[in-house]
Amino acid sequence: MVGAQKKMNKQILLSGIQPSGALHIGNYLGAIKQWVDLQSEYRVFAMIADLHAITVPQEPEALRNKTLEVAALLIACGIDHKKSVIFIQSHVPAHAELAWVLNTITPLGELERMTQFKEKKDTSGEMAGLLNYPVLMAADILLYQTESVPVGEDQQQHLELTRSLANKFNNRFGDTFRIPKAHIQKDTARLMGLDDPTKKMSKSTPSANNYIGLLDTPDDIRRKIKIAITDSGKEIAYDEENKPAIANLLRIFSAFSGSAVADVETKYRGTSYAEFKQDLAELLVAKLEPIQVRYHERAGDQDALLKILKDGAEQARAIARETLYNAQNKMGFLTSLK
Ligand code: ATP
Ligand code: LTN
Repeated sequence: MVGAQKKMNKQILLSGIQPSGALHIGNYLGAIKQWVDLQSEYRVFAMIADLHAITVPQEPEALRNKTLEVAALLIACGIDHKKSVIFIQSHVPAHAELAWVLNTITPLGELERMTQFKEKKDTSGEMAGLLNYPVLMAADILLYQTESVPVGEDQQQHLELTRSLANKFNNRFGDTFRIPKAHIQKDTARLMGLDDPTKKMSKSTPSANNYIGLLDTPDDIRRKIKIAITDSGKEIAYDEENKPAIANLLRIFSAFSGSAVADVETKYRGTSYAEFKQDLAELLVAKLEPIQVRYHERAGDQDALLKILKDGAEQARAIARETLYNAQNKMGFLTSLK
């Protein structure tokens, strides 16, 4: 009872990940690792954002497979389903319902200004769903009275919109939503692509050489690190401006080894790019191996995985419905007749 009580009193942390490609070390260091590390401090809601994934075209079979893959990977990375809630966004109808409500107080101009919309609309088509993506994200967060939202830097703008919509609703209809905070881990908030250090590491790039996937084989990891772009000169030095590729690799090394960037820099000063890259590849192979072992165990037991997702959705639905009804009630909907 004391344990259960403690769990209920914890503040809420919620974040989401789209089942739209191979999860990579950017997703892990920028987001998932924070969810894992904060599980003792917060009640964590780890959401698989399938409604967001369909804002760009998805093959149905691939979406189904990726959704289960992400679920198994989250557990393999250390999300403990006994402490935390792992669920699929589309299993909780309140997300789409609150998004509709929030759409009615969202200025169109703010959505058109979003960087992600501007970047994706040319390749994915200018669909209303892509434009409204940040409103759905605001609904995801506000439904759980979330305190903390650990995300990579690319999501900061969406968090700001979420805060502004919550304030606007609260001011107009009375206190309804907690105002959430973004939790952004400075050094790993934006890992850059291995083949292009001017763009963020991304699972939706045409080349798999852009990222290290959490499920990449040791040989793939070694090959991708070996061919990763480096900068001119030979010095291993942390210099964001003049040596963005090496700076990116140093940040990755630091995050996986637990040593400060400056210490990694000192250790490799005077050695070659090749030697540093070789050690980085072996570090990644060693750190990803236990995740991959746990992933294969999880993925091999589909029944258990489906049960975890079903339980997670039930817990999420109960909380989300309460906030949704409260918001609708304040707006004048006859929620008591539902
Ligand atoms: P991508 O652009 O790689 O296809 P995404 O950013 O569109 O993926 P998600 O997979 O949903 O979408 O991202 C999950 C989490 O990973 C988010 O919090 C996002 O900010 C974070 N993230 C994505 N790419 C990086 C990166 N290169 N560095 C750090 N964090 C990242
Ligand atoms: N848009 C996010 C994924 C996402 C999310 C959320 C993150 C969907 N809903 C709620 C935090 C909170 C992305 O990473 N692309």
